[in-house]
Amino acid sequence: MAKQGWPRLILYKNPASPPSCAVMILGDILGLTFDYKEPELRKREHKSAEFKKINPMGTIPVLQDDDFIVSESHAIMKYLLNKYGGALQEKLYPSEPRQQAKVDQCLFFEAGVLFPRLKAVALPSFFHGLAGPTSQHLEDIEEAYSVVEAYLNGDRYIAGDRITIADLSLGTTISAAEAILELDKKKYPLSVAWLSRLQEEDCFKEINNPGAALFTKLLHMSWQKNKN
Ligand SMILES: N[C@@H](CCC(=O)N[C@@H](CS)C(=O)NCC(=O)O)C(=O)O
Repeated sequence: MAKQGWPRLILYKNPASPPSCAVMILGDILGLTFDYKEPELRKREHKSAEFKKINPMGTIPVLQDDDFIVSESHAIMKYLLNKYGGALQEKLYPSEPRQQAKVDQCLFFEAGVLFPRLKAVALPSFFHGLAGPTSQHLEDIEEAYSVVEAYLNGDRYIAGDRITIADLSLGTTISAAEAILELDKKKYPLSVAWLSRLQEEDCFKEINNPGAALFTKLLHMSWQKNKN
């Protein structure tokens, strides 16, 4: 049931998609109810003319709130917090300039660096016959992991001592990236501890962990198929 007086929210998503999971986790934390729509990625439905009217980028997640449509998980999360966050907005996306800049630093890093490095392996594996990551792919992911380790800097969470939307974004993407390169506990002890802390949260257990397991299964199946 949608919260009383609120329009129904529609989320275009896929359970194995890290940015979709980040938005779903936030929805769960805020007590929002989404009507889910799942374009068939294998059939390239997200690249159809019809879907591109909703999101010209042809990607998921996309949120529809009544007559308003927004794509890009970070923009969606900020919108949901602005509109429906109530007291949780300040916790999950603090307004204090330095704290907010730390959260933004992580969000931009995820959007501009970390996620594209995951996608550089995933898309060619699913659609273009790639049978495993190249050494360059692994080097790129390794470099991104070392940035995450440095960002953690001894804090409990990625942008400070409290969970924020930066943890939802990076936590879901690294959970999936581990299908390509596991976090090495010796090199990235802070990251390993942080990720397992997140994965023990109920909302991660319900949404992220099965999503990451599905992503891992699909990716490894593609590699097997592409090797033959
Ligand atoms: N920066 C975007 C990334 C969205 C994205 O690339 N989503 C993937 C699914 S995880 C997708 O739609 N891929 C299909 C494609 O690019 O063809 C976000 O955070 O929403």
